[in-house]
Amino acid sequence: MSKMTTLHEFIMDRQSEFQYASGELSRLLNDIAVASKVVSRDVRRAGLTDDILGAQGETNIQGEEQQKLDVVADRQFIKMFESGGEVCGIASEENDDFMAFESELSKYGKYVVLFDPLDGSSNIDVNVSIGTIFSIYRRVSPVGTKATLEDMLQPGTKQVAAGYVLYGSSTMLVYTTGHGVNGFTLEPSIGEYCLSHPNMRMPEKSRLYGMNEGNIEICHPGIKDYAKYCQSFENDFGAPYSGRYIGSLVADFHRNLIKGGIYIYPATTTSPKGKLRLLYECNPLAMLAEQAGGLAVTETERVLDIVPTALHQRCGYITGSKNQVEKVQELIAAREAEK
Ligand code: P6P
Repeated sequence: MSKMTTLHEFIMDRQSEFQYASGELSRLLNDIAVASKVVSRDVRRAGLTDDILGAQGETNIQGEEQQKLDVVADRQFIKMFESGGEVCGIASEENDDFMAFESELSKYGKYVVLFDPLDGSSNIDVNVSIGTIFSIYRRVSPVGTKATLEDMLQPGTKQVAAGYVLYGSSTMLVYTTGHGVNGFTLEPSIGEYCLSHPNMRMPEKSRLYGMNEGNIEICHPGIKDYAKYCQSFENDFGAPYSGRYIGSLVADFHRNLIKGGIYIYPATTTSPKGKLRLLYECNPLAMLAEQAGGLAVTETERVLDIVPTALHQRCGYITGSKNQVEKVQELIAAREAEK
């Protein structure tokens, strides 16, 4: 049996790859892992303790009903970031504004973290996989001062690390620091994340596609054309694809990372800027997709190139296997050329 590599060992072994290799990012990644183990424990108990199941009775800035587990997870990560000393501030889906930590220790933190503490939380009550998504940047404001909005509004190309935790049939942490993508599975009996998916590569093509087809008549016609292409016998496989849409972004993304596929959440006439949030959903997964050989675009541009103007801004999102994303782009361009 080959030696088991824990996440901590892996991070330390790879620390030298990181241009700022002074240990701070390593400690931050380990902090995220620890916080996620606590969230994983709570997710696994969600059906058993009514203090964390169901709606919080409040709504977040997205106008979405907050689930109690959302709030529990949000607080858990914030507590970890605020006490760890590596992070000077955060932005989270569950908080209207960004948070600049007040302590002197935190003001000397070199990083900011933008995260969705529990994406897909509407699935909690029906026991469908959910996930945490995180994006890490170096601050642009002076070390020793409070974090600023400018620290949060950086393009995705400036991310120094990104990843997700999937609370599924097992709990997995998948991340990149710009040197490939690696996946770790939580071994509950020892409480350690162990390397289970080294050097993850997204297959260039597949026979899987996923979108909420309830949007098919209100999105870009090129995307409707793509859905019809997938459902036809005139596609690259000569037979209809299979539709795979869980309704939980992290779970859909993870399947596509392993099996290949495409996830499409387009801008629509009812949500002209799209549904998914650029900073803490689209950008981190876009970094992972590109690091694994896939792509992540909107209807018009590469996601990582977008210069953010607002914390909770949204964008259309098309991500997955390179050949499939390029086919969508081809069909969108064909429709645009007809105008
Ligand atoms: P719809 C969950 O709220 C989420 O942000 C993603 O996790 C998921 O892929 C999407 O929304 C589902 O949205 O409109 O298909 O229910």
